[in-house]
Amino acid sequence: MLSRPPVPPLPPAPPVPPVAPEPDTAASPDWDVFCRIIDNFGDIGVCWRLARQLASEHRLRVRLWVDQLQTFNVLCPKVDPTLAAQLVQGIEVRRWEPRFAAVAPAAVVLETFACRLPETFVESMAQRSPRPAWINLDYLSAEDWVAGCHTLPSPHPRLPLDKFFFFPGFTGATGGLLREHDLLGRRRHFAGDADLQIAFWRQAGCIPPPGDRLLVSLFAYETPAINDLLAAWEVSEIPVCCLAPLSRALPQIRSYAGRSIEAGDTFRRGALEIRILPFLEQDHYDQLLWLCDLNFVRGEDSFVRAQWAAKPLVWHIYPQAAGAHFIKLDAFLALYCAELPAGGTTALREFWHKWNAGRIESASWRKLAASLPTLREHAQRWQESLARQDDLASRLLRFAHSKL
Ligand code: TRH
Repeated sequence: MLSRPPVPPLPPAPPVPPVAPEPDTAASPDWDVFCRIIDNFGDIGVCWRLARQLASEHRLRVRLWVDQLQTFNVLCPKVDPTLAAQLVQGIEVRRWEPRFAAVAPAAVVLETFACRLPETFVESMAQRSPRPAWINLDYLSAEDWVAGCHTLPSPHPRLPLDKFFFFPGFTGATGGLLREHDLLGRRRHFAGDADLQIAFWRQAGCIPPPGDRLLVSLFAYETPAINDLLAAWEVSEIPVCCLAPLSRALPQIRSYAGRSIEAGDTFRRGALEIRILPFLEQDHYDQLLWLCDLNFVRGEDSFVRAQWAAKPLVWHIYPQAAGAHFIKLDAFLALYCAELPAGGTTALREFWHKWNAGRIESASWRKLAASLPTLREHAQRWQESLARQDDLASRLLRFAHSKL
């Protein structure tokens, strides 16, 4: 069955927080952040979040260089892909052109995910006095080696410059995780405010789901396991409402449905209702994670945000050659499950492994569903323990200052 649910009227708008004055783009930036979009949304997702936090919480002038503004525009519609330079939410956004025009580097230069800075820019860094702090923000991993490599320098082969590796992570010996200072407060506020929730559903283009459904968000890479999962939900004891923002999972959802479905459509079969949502703005995606009982996430940034949502999660890790990603998956599971009761650990491990291997049986889903109360409590405790640590932006700032 295919239908478009009616959209309820918008509730009164919540009070607008005071807007910080926008920085003067003519003034030289404090930080240069470079982002090359390799694929998907993780690279720009991380850079955009960090840039916004540096500007709004730490009052820094950030110049963000991005090579594909079109992809950035999907995540943040305020970005105009036709402009070479623009100010968005207080950040100076610059198109990273293949022929890089000469500019004076900022005091801190952040390369992200080893995106390789333009040679001419690196030359300018070497000539700057004092030389900038040059940091590469690396990928997130729970593996043991991360703590040993975090903050190690790599000398430039020719120029008098050191690049430092900064690794995000889950312990005090790493670079930590992105977390805005008000994130957990905003989540709590949202959970207690029915008007904000109605506004979310309105934004997402649908009515609030009935209260007796298990709400599950689905963001994944393409995998045959999606078909298995939807089939398991179709006969699930507890009815499931699956909220799927547009992603590479859509072709598999369509193939399960046996028809074309688009953003805004709802499809029902047995105990399952699927709603296809548009690709949400980053802050709205956070709200989706806060609302759901279980979140399927992927890559890096949505994976971290699901942990801050303090809800059970299933991680579709970014697949690597020769199954190298399973080592990373197990490293995180070891950490995450260390304090989780045995039943929950078995159900979670089995499900995450099968999901990442591309095969889910109904029995695995039933086990996971039965463990949800335990997993819910655990997700809350895990989030609380992570929140006792410093966030990534604060650690990055401290480190950058130590190198200036
Ligand atoms: O998109 P991802 O798979 O990103 C990546 C890339 O594959 C990248 O190359 C790899 O290096 C990295 O993962 C580890 O998944 P991720 O990291 O979760 O990024 C998705 C971003 O999109 C995240 O910032 C959340 C955001 N998002 C929205 O803003 N709205 C949405 O509706 C959805 C579904 C996601």
